[in-house]
Amino acid sequence: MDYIKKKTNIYTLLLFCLLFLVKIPAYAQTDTTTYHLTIRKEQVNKAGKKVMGMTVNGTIPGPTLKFKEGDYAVIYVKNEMDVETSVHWHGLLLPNFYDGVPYLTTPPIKPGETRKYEFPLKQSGTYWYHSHTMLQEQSGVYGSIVIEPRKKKLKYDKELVLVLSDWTNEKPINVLRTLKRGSEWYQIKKGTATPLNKVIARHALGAQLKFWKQRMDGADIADVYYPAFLVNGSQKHEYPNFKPGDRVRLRIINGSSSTSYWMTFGGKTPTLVSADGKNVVPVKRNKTFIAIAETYDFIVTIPKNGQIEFRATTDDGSGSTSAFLGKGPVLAAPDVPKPDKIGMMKKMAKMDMRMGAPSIKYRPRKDEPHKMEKNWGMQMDKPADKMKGNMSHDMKDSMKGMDMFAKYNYDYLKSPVKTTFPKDVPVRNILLNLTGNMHRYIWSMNGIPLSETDKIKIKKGEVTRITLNNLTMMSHPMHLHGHFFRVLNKNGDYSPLKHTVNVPPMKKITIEFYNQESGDWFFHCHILYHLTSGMARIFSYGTPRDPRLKGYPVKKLIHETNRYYTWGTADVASNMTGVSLVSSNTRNQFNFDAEYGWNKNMEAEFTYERYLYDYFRVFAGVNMENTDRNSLDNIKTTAVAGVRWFTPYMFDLDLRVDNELRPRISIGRDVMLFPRLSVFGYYEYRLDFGAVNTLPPNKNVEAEKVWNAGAEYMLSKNFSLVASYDNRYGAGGGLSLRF
Ligand SMILES: [Cu+2]
Repeated sequence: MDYIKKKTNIYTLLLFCLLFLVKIPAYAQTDTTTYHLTIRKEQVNKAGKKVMGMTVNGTIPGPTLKFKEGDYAVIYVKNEMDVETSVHWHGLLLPNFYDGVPYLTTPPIKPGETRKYEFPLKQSGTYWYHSHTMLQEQSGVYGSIVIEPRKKKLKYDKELVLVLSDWTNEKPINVLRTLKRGSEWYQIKKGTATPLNKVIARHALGAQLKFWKQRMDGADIADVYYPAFLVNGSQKHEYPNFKPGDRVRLRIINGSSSTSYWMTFGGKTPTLVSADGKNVVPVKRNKTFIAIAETYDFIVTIPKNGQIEFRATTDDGSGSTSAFLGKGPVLAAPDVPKPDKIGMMKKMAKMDMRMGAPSIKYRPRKDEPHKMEKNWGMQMDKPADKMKGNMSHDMKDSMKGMDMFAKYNYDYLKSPVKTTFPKDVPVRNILLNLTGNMHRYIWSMNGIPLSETDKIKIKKGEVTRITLNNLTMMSHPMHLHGHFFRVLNKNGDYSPLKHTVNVPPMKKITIEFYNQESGDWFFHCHILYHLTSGMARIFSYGTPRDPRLKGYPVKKLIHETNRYYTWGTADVASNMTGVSLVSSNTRNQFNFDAEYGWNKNMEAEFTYERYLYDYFRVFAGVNMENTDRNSLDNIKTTAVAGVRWFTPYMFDLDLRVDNELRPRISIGRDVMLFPRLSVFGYYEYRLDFGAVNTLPPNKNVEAEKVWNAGAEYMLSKNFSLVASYDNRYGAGGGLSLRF
C-alpha cells in the first residue's frame, strides 16, 4: 500500500516537473501584441467616383493584424466618426465580451470613444475583422488577421494576404432600400435580368409560368449591382516582387458584403492548404468557390517565366477582380462561364419542389420547422423520406437532378485530424429552414425573422447539431460566432471545421458544434442585406448577462433588422400627375397614393396595412375621389377596409368595402417584357347596391369600372418613361421618378 502510494507520489512529481518543463517555454514566449485602429469617414475613389467611405487607419481594407499563436492580443479601436461603430473578430475564439456584436456581447463604440479589446490567441490561421453595425462593412470597415502558428507545419517561402470585397458608389442604406422596394434595376444593370423575351426565346415559358405560379420570378444568385470588385482595395493589383520558384502562401479572405466568388489561378494547379483558418489535408485544386466571410489559403509557386493571375469571378458572373504575382507574360486564370439563369429555371421547373416558403408566418410564436420542411422545398417520395442523415440528402438530390448545385459541395475539404466529439456527449438537434421573400426583401429562418423570435438556448457540454435546409433560390453563407462547427461531408470523422458554411439553394447541410463557451453568440447569414433583413438567431448559454452591457439592450440590435424603409414615385405625364409613398417594415406598411388627371379627375388614398404573412394582409384607410366625371365640384371621402392578396402567378388582388357598403375588387400586375421595358395593367370594379346612397330610379345596382394599362421603360435607377391609358384620365405619356 505504502509502496504504491509512494510510487504514485513520485510519478505525480515527475509529471509536474515534465509539465513545468513543457509549459515554461510557452509562458516565457507569451508576448502581448498591441494594435491601434482608427475608424474614420473619408472620401474614397474605388469605382471611378469619389464617395464617402469608412476607413480603418486611413485605408480600405484596414491593416493586416499579425499575431503569433499563444500570444496575447490587445487592440484599441478609436471611433472618429459621428455614428457608433463596432468591430467583430471573425473566426476568433475569444471571450464573449470581446466578440464585438454591439448590444449583444459588447457595447457599441460611440463617436469619439476608444474601446480596448484583449484576448489570448488560442489558434492560428487566416481570419478577418469587420464592423458589425448596420451596413458599415459595405462602406469599408474590414481588414485581415493573420495568426502564425507556434510550430510551422506548412512549407512555403513567402505569404500574401488577399482581401476580396465588393464596392458600391451608392450609400449602403439606399442599396437596401432599393432591394426592399423590389426594384429590378440591379439585375438590369448587371445583365442578369430574365425578361420575358429571353425566356420565350429559350422556350422556357412553361418553366416561367411554373415559377410565377409559386410567386417566384426566377433563380437568384446575387441581389446587388456593384460597379467594382476589389482585391486588397483595388480592382486590379500587381505583386511583381515575387521571384521565380517562390512558394507563396495566399491567404484569401472574402470580406464582401454580398458577393461570393469562384477563384481561379493561372499557371500550375495550386495547393489548397487551409479553410476558414484551419489546416485541411492539402489538395491540388484550381477553380474553388469562396462564399462571403470564408477564408482559404493556397500555396502557389511563382513560375520561371511569367506572372500568375489570381482571379475572383462573382458567382453570378457579373464581374471579377485579379491579382498578379511575379513578372513577365501573364499566365491567365481560367475563365468561369456565366451561369445560365434561364437554364437553371428550366431545370428547377422539372423538379418536384415547392418554392416560395414564406418569410413571415401568421403565428410567428409557433415554430414548426418540421412541418415547414415537409411542406416546402424538395418534395420527397415516401421511401426516400425514411432515409436519414446528410449522405441521403445528397443521394436524394442527385436522384432528382439537383446536381446543378453540386458544384458548391465541400467534399474536397478534409480535416487532417478526426473532428468527432466524444460519443457520450448529448446531442441536441435543431432544424433551421432558411426562408426569404425576394419581393419584400425579408429574410428569416423557419419563416421567423430575428425580431419575432427568442434566443435559442444551448447547454454547455452538449453538442448542437443544426440542419440548415435552404428553401430559397439563393445561397446563404451562414456564420456562427465564437465556435468552429463540423460541416458533415463525405469525409465522415474527418469532416472539416469551419466558421462559415455556404448553403446552396434548395439544399440541406448539417453542421454540429461542441458547446464550450458561455454567453450569447450570433448566428446569421453573412449576406449583409440578409442579416439586416432578419436572417439571424442568437444562441444563448443562458449565463447571466455581462454587467458591462448595462444600458445596451439587445433589442437595439434586433431593431436594426426591423426598421422602416420609405420609398416613393412621382409621375408627370401629359394626361395626369401622381405621387405614391410607401413606408414598410417586416409586418406593417403605410401607403399614400394621389393621382390627378388634367381633365379634372382625381383619386387619393391613404391606407395602413398589416402583413399576416408574406402574401396576405389586412388594411384600412381613407379614400377620396371626385364623384362626377371631369369635375372636381364633388369630392367624396370614404373610409375603406379590406384584404390584399399576392396571388399565385403574382397578381395583386384587393378586396374591400367602404363606409357606404360598396364592395370593390381590383387586380393588377406588371411583367418585364424586354430588358428595361415592362408593361402593366390594372382593373377595378365597384358595386353600389344602394345601401347608403340613393340609386337612380329603376336601378337596384350601380357599377363603376376603372382600368388602366401601359408600358414603362427604365432609363436609369431613378427615372422611367411611362405611357399609359386610364379610363378616367385618358391616354398620355411622361416621366416617372423613383425616390
Ligand atoms: Cu442569406
